[in-house]
Amino acid sequence: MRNKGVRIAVATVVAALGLAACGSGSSGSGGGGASSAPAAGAGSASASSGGSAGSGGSLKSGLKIAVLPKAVNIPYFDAAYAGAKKACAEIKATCEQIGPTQATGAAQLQFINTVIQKKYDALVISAADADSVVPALKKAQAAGVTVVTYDADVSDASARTVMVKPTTPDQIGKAQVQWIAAAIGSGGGEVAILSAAATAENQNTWIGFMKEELKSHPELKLVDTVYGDDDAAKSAEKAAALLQSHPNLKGIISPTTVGVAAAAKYISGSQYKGKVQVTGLGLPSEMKAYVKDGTVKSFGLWDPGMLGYLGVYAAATKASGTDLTGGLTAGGKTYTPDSGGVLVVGPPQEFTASNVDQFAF
Ligand code: RAM
Repeated sequence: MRNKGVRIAVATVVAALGLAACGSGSSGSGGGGASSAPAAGAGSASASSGGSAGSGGSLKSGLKIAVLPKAVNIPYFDAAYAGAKKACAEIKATCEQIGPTQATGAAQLQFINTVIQKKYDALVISAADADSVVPALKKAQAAGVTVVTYDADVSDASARTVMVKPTTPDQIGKAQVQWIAAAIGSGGGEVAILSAAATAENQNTWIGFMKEELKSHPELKLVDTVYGDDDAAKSAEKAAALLQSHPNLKGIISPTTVGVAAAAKYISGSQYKGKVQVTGLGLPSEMKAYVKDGTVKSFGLWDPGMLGYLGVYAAATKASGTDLTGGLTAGGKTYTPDSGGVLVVGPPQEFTASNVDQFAF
């Protein structure tokens, strides 16, 4: 069974907005999906167009904003940063992406300290570890740095002003189970999850919702959850180990762009191709080869550029002295965080062989 809600949401985004669709006539220069950022955001359930901007006053120009992904050299975060740069150009801020090559909280700490030392006005961070970066973020806030989380949150909401979440976690968690169920077929069988870091808020939240959804799929049995730490080589090793230790495995769900590409690449070149299904959250640019060669029937994501774009606007709005509880304005739209300070960008997108070529990220 496919998720009707997700399919409807996909249709809405694609039809109404042309989410980064190459052939949609959406303007911009491509490159990481940044050009589609405002358009994609317009589809958000939490966005409203026109009217008086929730953020009210104007943004300061010349703000110095650091963008700190879980790790650098991950195309997903480069796409998010392209959106951040677009926002920074619009508001005349200076943007810089800094970060470690390993996606761990410990590795992020030194970069948070750099932000404090170099007196950045704002930090937009995807937390590799929901807990361990909290004290450093609080130190940054005490030093006058506006902190916004994007992509992956921290466990203590007081350590950031708002969180820019890509999509509703229940929807994307459940959708991944539905995608693997459809790929495997009614016979079902054993499935495993290949995640990013065990400390990541976003993956852990989605996995929680996957487990909920699995209750509605008695034909599927979750036999293992392993962690590739958003490292391609480690993720491929973990995929190979799953196949070894579970000879009856029928599917792998990988809710990380690094993990799903690594698993698909490994399976595509192995005896398991066509026998073990793969789905998860991936970039169309990294996954299209595996969709076309039949390794992957469908997978999903959102426009990563929107995360960076809204992260910068949220940070700049707060750093300009405007409280965000009334919402913030970006790309001509107003986005209103919920009572927990979470701002959801919009619905997820499902990719299949029929649309995977249409996306620029
Ligand atoms: C990886 C990262 C990121 C996540 C995506 C789906 O790039 O783990 O945090 O949101 O996958």
